Amino acid sequence: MASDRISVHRTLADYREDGCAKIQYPELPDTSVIICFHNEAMSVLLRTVHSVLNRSPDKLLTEIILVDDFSDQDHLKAPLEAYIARLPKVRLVRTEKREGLVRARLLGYSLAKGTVLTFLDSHCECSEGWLEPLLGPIAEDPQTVVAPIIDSILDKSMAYLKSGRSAAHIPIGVFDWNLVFHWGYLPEKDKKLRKDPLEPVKTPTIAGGLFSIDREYFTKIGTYDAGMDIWGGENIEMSFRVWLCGGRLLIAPCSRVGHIFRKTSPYNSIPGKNVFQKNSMRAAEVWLDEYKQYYYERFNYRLVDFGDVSERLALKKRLKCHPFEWYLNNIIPELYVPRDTTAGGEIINMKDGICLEITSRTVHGPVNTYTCHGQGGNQFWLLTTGHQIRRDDHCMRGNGNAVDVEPCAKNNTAQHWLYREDDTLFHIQSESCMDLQDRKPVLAKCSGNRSQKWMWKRRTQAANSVKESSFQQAI
Ligand code: UD2
Ligand code: MN
Repeated sequence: MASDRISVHRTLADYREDGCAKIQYPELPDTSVIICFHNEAMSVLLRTVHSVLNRSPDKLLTEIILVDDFSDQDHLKAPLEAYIARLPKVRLVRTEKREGLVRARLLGYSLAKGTVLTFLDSHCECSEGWLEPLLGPIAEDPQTVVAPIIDSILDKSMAYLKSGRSAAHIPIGVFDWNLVFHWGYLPEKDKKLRKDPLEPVKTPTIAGGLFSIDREYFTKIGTYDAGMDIWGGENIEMSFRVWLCGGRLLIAPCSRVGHIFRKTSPYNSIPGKNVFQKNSMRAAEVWLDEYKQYYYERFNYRLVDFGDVSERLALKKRLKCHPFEWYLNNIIPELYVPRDTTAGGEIINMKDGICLEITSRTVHGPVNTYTCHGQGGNQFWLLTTGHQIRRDDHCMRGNGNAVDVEPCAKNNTAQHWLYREDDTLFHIQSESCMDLQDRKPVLAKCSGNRSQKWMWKRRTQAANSVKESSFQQAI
């Protein structure tokens, strides 16, 4: 409703940093813009289209291809066709069944004529000067995938909110071992090495929705994994593939595109199937090598049928891609790799039989308890040889009497714990034990009570080493 009350041609401020408008680009390639949608609101979709038409230099824009992924809303049928009939550069194709965004984008790709392909979600607004910074790095080196800085359009008011991400706080895409993308910031040491803050920056992963890629390179690098359904995982798969097989991924700070972020995914999944996990497992099976065990342990090896990945493995061989270890060492050396763990899995209180968890991916927050669900996820914890109780970059800390999480810091003794022979979790700094009181973990004087005993699967160092054989046994 908010969107319907705002012009589909609305004016946006120029959100670029000083200096962006002055950058001179060499001869730039033209691009097809591919926008897939499933049951998108009409005004939102049209505003996406007009923002491309209004803010892209005519000679750089070959066409806009709208791919309808089997929507059933009436406004997307004849009314949409009638509307775009007036827009010469815009065409519409429809899938014959619900395919999901990967196969819908591949349909767009099969029809595209531009030198470059630019993918956008169906609820975006391209701001002033968005396109040139995406095409520039591709003109220099076609084996490059370039993403913009993504600003937020608020889903309640449609306000365009320039994100705090900027040339000074340059965002990069990273991931956790659950293979979920999230934002990170460029490490200080890399920031210091940057000569020009407006230059594109290398990013380990991309968010997935908004990027440009040379069309021939997209073909050569194996487009997408067409075995992925509906939503999720394709961005991580593509990120690994591009880096491992000789390309590069960049974020261009001078390109800003707004995107409506929604609180929950509006799509019906395939009943009884976890498509996101299926897609992620396909990525893990193809690209993670022996490191896939760190992904699988995150959901307690509750595997789903991921189909056949032999063609993707053949592609990996044909392109002579690096092993995953190369990516970990060279592209994302800051990522915590859980090689050094002595216990792992859920931490169950022996008195109440409930599990320690954190509810969201908040960097600072309390540790809570909940009924053990046996699915890993937010109840999955690792004990490291450095005495941390951690998941990804979160570590448990004793904070007065409370137990919470904060970003891991090796030498922070408030984060140091022992999991002792008697099954107590001993906080070294305060010489106290983690206790369960009123279903909350607290620090208390060690008493030997059952409420201070925790069940957590111990690991030997040998079983912990990354070996295919031990992984096979585990599943
Ligand atoms: C992010 C990406 C999105 C995609 C996704 C992981 C951004 C801003 N967005 O989530 O592009 O990479 O992560 O898969 O980086 N769609 C279909 N058919 C479907 C489902 C979705 O065509 O079955 C369309 C949908 O209308 C939208 C696009 O695919 O235009 C992406 O879906 P989303 O907006 O729900 O994804 P998002 O932004 O939550
Ligand atoms: Mn989206």
